[in-house]
Formats: sequence, structure tokens, C-alpha cells
Amino acid sequence: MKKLILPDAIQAKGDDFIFGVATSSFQIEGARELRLDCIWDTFCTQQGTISDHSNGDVACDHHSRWEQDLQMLLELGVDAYRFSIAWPRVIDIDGALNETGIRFYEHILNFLKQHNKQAFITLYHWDLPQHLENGGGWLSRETADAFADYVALVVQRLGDKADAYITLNEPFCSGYLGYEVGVHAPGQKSPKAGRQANHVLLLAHGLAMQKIRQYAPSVPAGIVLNIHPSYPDSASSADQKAAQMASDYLFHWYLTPILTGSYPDLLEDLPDDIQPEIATGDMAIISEKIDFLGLNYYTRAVYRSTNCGWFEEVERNDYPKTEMGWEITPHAFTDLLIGLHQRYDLPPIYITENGAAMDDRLESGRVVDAQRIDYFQTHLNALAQAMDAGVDIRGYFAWSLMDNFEWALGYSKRFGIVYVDYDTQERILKDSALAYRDMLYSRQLYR
Ligand code: IFM
Repeated sequence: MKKLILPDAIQAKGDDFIFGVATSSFQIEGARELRLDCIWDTFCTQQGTISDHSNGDVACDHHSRWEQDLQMLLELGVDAYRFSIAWPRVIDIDGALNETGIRFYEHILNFLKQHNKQAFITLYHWDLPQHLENGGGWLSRETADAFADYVALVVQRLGDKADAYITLNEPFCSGYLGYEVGVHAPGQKSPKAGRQANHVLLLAHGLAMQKIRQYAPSVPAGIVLNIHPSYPDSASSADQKAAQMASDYLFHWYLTPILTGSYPDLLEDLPDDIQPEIATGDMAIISEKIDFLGLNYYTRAVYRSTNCGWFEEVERNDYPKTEMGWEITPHAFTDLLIGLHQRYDLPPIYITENGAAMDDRLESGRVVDAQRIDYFQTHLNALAQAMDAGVDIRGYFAWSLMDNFEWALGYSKRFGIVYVDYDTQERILKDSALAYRDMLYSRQLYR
């Protein structure tokens, strides 16, 4: 079996660098009957949305198997677990805290505390309650207020049982993919809707930060953004400009307001009819100071300019690809981290997701996923290079603890380091899980 070698720069950090695994509620929990409907339940019923016509009703049945699943964390020897709370499980339709729902997460937190594992709680990983979508969803400022109310109730209850609170996971996916491109729930397709949803999501983040400060002032709080660093298709100035625009429109659109209080200059160039509605005071709320930035990295993207001076993505085949069709580009990970470090005054960074869907086969009780081990190794090396260059990175979470519902691709893509047999719900540690475990144990020995 291939091994994972811990890079020196990470080893040198000792306890100041944590390793974890990540999951999200809708992707693993199931137990739909024990919560309100969310936008992904509805999206899954619509034609042509999910490639294998599946849904999250059962998923990995984690809601009943959580204890067994958390035992795997102990076996892996990780320091931390990143998971999300399902808003529709913990808040009733009248806005009150649902006792049964919140207790589920309390059990998880108690387990983690008892075993000395850190809990990184994501408060929104895309499962917006459907009744809020019916009232306007992320296009309506009332949803930002509802999010802040939900966060206040949860944080008052869980307080410092969490080691970190994350307001939103990947607002790009909720706002851009959900309202502008329509490949994610709720499936709207309009640039105006996309820009508006992004703004309300950012506002929701800022309002939630204020609630976390109020009710759990000692717990670090931040947001998780995903990024595909943008490269030009050619050396032409038009393509270079296109890559820059793509980067501003798809990534810095979220990070720049959070860190600086204003949108990228590209906002001024957008036609009036797609401008988001920004009220006085919004940008101050959005730029509430964060304690850390979570980054999810998988691949790069390449762009060229279009006839009308906009950008479009180009499919390139310069590097091997994962089962998602995503190029494997660890060098872009290093460049990205160093580039962000040079451009912004960054808070400490956690890599809150990194991983790969591969063509996993369960044969004789084993999954030999050597390619995933290579992926982890090259990305850990890339991360270490960025650390050597001065980027303050405090942790790394593999995506994902186990195979799960990969959104519009249903169960057809496997990102887990643990294989899930969806017929029997059996969990089998893949070779990548064993390699991760061995790397973490060897790290302990040298401390
Ligand atoms: O599965 C997703 C996760 O929910 C958010 N980040 C990207 C992962 C892989 O696509």
C-alpha cells in the first residue's frame, strides 16, 4: 500500500497544525422524516437535476449510525471533525429550536469532547429550509435575518462546545450555482438573481458573525470559500483579462468584501439590471472581522475571452483528471495560497476541504485507491511549499470522511476515504484512509 509522508513544514508546526476530515449534513445524514424539507429535497424531485435520480432521504444513514461513524475518526487518529448542522433539523417552522434536532448534534459534540477531538461546525452547507425559499430564499434579506436568528439559537445552546464556527460553506455554490447557473438548488438561472443571492448570503454571514461574537465570544469564527484559481487560455491580453474577470466574479466577489468591505471593481462594470441591492451599512456588516478563513481547494480553471468581452471556461487536458473531470493541479494550490497571501492581509487559513473523486472498486473487501493517496500527497506537499513561503496555514481537512451524496451527481461520485456500500450501509476504510491514519500516527511518534 502506498504511504503518505508528512511534509517537514507541517511536521515542524507540531500541535499548531491540525488534521481532520469533513462532511456535511445533507450529504450523509438521511432521516429526512425527522426534519423539515429543504431546497435540495425539492430540487431532487425535479426532472433532470440529479444525474442518478437519487436524493438525500437516506444518504449514508449517518443519523442512526453516527456513533459508529465517529468511531472511525478515533481509528484514523484525526485531531478534528468538520461537520454541518442541518438548519431544517434544528429549527421548527415557527423559528423555535427543535429539541430533538439539536440534541442529535449535542451527542456528536459530547462524543468529540470526550475523545479530545475538535469540532468545526459549519452552520450552513446548502440545506436552506424550503419554506424560506418559498418566501424568497437567498434573494430576500429576510432570509439573512432568519439565518442570524437560527445561528443565535444554536450558538446560545452549543456555545463553546464547538472549537470553531463556520458561518457558510462555499457561498459561490449557493449563490452562483444555485441562482445564476441553476445546476444546484433551487435551480434559478439569472445573473441578477445570482448577484443578489451572493449579496444576501454575504450579509447573512456578517449577521451570523455578530451573533457568534455575542453568544460564544471565545470560539473562533470564520467562513469557508471554495476557489478554482483562474488561468488564461493563452498569453493574449484578452485571455489574461478574461481570467482576471473570472477570478473577480467567481471568487474575489466573496473574499474581497469580507476582508476589505467592498466588492471588486468589476461591480461597477456590471449592467444596472444585474446589480445587487446594497443597503447602507451592509458592507460594514459583511466585513465583520473573521478569526480564520477556510479554503476548499480541488482544481484550477482556465478561461478565455468571449466576443462580447466577458469570460468563458475552457476545458483543458493538460493534467490527469479525477472522476469529476477536474484536472489534478497541486502547483495551482501553492500559487493560489501565495497569491492570496501577497494580495490580502489574511487571517490564519485552514484548508477545510481537499480531496478527489476516484474510480473506486471494492474488491475482496479492499479499495486500492492509490491515485487518491497520490492526490493527498501532492496537495500536502503543495500546501507545505506555501507554508515555507510564509502563508499561515493551521490545518487540513480531507474531503470527505466517507462517500456521500455528491449533489447534482448523486451517489455516482465517491470522494470518501471510507467506502460506503449503499445497499448495506457497510463502511470500509479505503487504502487512503489507512495511509492517512498511518501518517497521523507517525506524526504522533515524532512529537
Ligand atoms: O461535496 C462537495 C462539498 O459539499 C462542498 N465542496 C466540494 C465537494 C466536492 O464537490
